[in-house]
Amino acid sequence: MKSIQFLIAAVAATTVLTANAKDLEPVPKLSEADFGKAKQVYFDRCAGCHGTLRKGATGLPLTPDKTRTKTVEKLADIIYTGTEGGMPGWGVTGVLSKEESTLLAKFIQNEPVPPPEFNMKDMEATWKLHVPVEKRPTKPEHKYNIDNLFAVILRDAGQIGIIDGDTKQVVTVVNSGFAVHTLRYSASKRYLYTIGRDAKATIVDLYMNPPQTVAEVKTGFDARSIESSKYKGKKGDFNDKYAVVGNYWPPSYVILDGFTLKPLKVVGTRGYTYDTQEYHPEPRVASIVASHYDPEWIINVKETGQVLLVDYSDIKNLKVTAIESERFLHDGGWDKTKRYFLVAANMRDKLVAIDAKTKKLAGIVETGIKPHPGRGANIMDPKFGPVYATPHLGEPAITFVGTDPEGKYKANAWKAVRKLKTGGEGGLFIKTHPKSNHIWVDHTLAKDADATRSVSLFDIKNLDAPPKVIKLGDRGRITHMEYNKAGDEVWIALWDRKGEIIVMDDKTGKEKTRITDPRLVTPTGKFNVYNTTADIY
Ligand code: DHE
Repeated sequence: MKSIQFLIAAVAATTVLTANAKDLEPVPKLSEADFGKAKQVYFDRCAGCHGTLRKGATGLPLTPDKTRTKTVEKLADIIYTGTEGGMPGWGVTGVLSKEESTLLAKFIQNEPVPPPEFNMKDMEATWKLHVPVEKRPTKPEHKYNIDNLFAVILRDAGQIGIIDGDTKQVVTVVNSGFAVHTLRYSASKRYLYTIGRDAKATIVDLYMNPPQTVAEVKTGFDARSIESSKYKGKKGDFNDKYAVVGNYWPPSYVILDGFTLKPLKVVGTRGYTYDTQEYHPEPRVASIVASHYDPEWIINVKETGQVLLVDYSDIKNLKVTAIESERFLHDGGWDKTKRYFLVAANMRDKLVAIDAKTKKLAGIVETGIKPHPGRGANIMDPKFGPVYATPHLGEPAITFVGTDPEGKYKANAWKAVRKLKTGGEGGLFIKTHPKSNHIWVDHTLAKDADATRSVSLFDIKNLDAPPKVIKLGDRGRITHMEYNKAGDEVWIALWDRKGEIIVMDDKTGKEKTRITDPRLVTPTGKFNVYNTTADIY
């Protein structure tokens, strides 16, 4: 029934457009079944970059005034083969058939149909408390070294693997949301929080033997970020007290009880772009981090370019500092001192630096084509001092940005001081560790298959030398690096149905071992408990 209403709305809207826009291609008619199928494919494959309402973000706008300037054949060809700008070829990578690409092309020439809203009542109906707090153990029930556990996203399985970093054994696998996207730990390191693309959040108790999901809730239809409260100081003890989810749809953030995930407060992010001050109906929440200075989260709103510092010390009287920055905010991480948060405005080729202490914009710097830092990497550049590094989706390069505005290297602050060539474009993640002399960079989304299966390894003591490009396999893609607690091993995912975790010796750059297990389906991000909680990267 709902989809019929969508169809009627779509047809009505497009009739008006056609009457006023003679030069545009006609609106293709789709049966209800085809419309529904295309809507699902669009949501699964395209909405992340182009937006549910197709207003554009990491990808171009796909509203009918744009898409109907091209023929169905041309659009289907772009969808099938990809673009120079970095859009994957969904056909050539084997995800979509020619027919599905054509169906999608027709779909995007129709008016977008907004998905339904999702209110507190809807969230409460999905909330499940599997193990109440009083029934949970008071101390670890096992002998694993919690600091060196790794939680690994098993994307297509909708699961999380918990792996013991000391023995490399898979301790357990727990269910999570659909295509789970990212993970964080509570300040106490006891709880693991997960968020699926379907906006299902779960909390796993690492004290239990084996670790077990103790609560879950759905905060919307589409989400990418989750974080906990990590402040203990003069303003109170908020360790573990709250969690927060950043939704893509409905555009909002949702504050949850940190122990039970009971939804407490939902705050919409619809509003005006920071620069042109135009209303945007879908400003999605991208990355979120917990401040170390105050009981605050740094919440990055993609489409409006506003960075929100949300004070969670009194959620009934929420104080929000909205900092104007740059548009299409995406992912980011702390500088070495954890005072400055650097976040990519990837469609503007920039990194934005936010000062968590003064609660102001510290700087904006152009780094290259579509920076994508993940959480980035902090090193001491022998020439330029403390720098934060990011890879790029659109070019084979990492760029270092000076992060020392009050010290010896202040002249370099918020400037791109060094750019190094990597083994491929399509870089998603970069990693280092305070005890390491290396920087590891992936090229997961490169066009060249060999590049997607390799990592670039830089020697921090000899940055003038090209990186070692290390090929790690002949199938799948290589993505996302994480160090063990000691900082002498790097774990890398072979992202494939038959996935593996490749453990590299950081000192020698040689492979140490591979963790293989039939349960390791499509591993992507992996998060060491100690390093993630302490923001070490
Ligand atoms: Fe991600 C982080 C959004 C595609 C794997 N991804 C993030 C964050 C955001 C985001 C906002 C930051 C979360 C935070 O720190 O709070 N990602 C998006 C998208 O919108 C996009 C472009 C398209 C989509 O529809 O999802 C997208 N991401 C991908 C992938 O294709 C990856 C490789 C596999 C997947 O899950 O689909 C992927 N993203 C990741 C990972 C992180 C991440 C592993 C966490 C990295 C970290 O070290 O913190």
